[in-house]
Amino acid sequence: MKKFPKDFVWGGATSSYQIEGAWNEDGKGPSIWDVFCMIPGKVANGDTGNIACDHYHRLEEDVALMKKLGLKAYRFSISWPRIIPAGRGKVNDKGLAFYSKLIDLLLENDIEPWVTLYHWDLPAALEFEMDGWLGEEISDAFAKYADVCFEAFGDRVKNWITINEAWVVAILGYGHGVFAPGKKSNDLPYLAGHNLLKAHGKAVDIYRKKYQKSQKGRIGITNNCDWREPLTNSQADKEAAERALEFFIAWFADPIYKGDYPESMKSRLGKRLPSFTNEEIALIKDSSDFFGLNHYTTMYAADSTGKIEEGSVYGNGGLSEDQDVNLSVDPNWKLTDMQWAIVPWGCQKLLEWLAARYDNPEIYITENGCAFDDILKDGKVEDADRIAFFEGYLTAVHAAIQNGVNMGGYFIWSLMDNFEWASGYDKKFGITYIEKETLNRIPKDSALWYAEVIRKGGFESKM
Ligand code: PNW
Repeated sequence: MKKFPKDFVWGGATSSYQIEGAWNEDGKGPSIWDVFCMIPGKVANGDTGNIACDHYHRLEEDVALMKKLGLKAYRFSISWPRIIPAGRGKVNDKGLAFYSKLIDLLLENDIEPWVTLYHWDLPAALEFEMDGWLGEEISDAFAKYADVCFEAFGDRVKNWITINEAWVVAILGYGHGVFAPGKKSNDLPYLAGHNLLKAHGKAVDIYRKKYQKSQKGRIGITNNCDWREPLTNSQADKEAAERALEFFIAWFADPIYKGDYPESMKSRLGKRLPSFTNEEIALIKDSSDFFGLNHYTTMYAADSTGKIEEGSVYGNGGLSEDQDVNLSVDPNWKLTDMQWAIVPWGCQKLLEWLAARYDNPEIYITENGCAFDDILKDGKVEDADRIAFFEGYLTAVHAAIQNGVNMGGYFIWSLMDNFEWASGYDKKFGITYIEKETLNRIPKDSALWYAEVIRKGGFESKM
């Protein structure tokens, strides 16, 4: 039996734009994802989040589903343009009322709310008026929005996450241009990333000064990282793998835990990487009460100095020319529907690398999961491949705990199939199947399996 600590937080996660729908109801303003979805060719099949899972109208049903699974915690995000439709200024009471009701329902059912303030649905007004995350004023706008949320919900919400995956916002939104706002550049990601860190720091400062003492909650940030394994034993490949991890997660975690960007980034990027003022770093350093981590996959890393191989880097490599790293996968690794390799040992290695680099912070895996081409048959979805995925990754988490990593909890991505960004509804990450025509919720076999894991606080492992 793989037993987990008694107070281990077992959760499920979603985000506002991916599940809510009701994109223009009750006073909500448009977000950059509402707009991005309207541009032909940006999202598979022309899908949009206009209706999504219709969660906005199915709160009771969805909380009942979580209760049935026995979730101890539910991680969701607040849509900024639902709360402040133009990004700045007037607050929308109906938006506040929606999340207030969700929070109350969760607490009535003994489910702990974990609230992300920014999961990518930036108010479109701020994209037009201040160039989104490139703008000098954006971090103050975010801090004001965060303040509104702390004040409205902080009496009941004790776990706050400022920003989800700054790396994805910066690289996919401003580098590769495959996510909103769709900008392609080699320089803009570093400016966007800088402003995301400033926004995080300012929001945390407000929480700590105005609310934390009385509300007694905690606040942090969630960053994503895949594992990078050296392709060979050569010193050059070992350094390449280390560099790839630094350009991935240390980009955002080093300023928070060490007070500056990693040396490898500073020396390679020069002036392209903005620098922090002393005031800024005072806000950012030590600004996370826990380490939020989203983890999905692993790749091999090889040094490519002077020999970048065309097409060798795909998907989640970042701006590879800045790193001189070639990424690859072992052809024997099984892939998910996203073409992401299933490599549980990479998860264990990453957790141990983070524990060593950041002095053993309390780590929460705030997302881990997989897409598969699930089929509904006779009212059931037999997703044995997803159960195997979770068994593998939870076994890795368990092993990391045995080795002294300070793990606080684990959230599966996702509670339900939903709008998978540029992939639309084609890619299904849920443990709950959503029937296309009716939007009926049908727990997959993996949901029943996860419910048992939560009930027992662990699982029998064949590994
Ligand atoms: C995360 N990559 O996105 C997000 O937090 C979720 O909203 C999303 O549904 C989930 O993972 C699955 O994709 C990522 O290219 C998107 O490395 C892309 C990458 C990583 C995470």
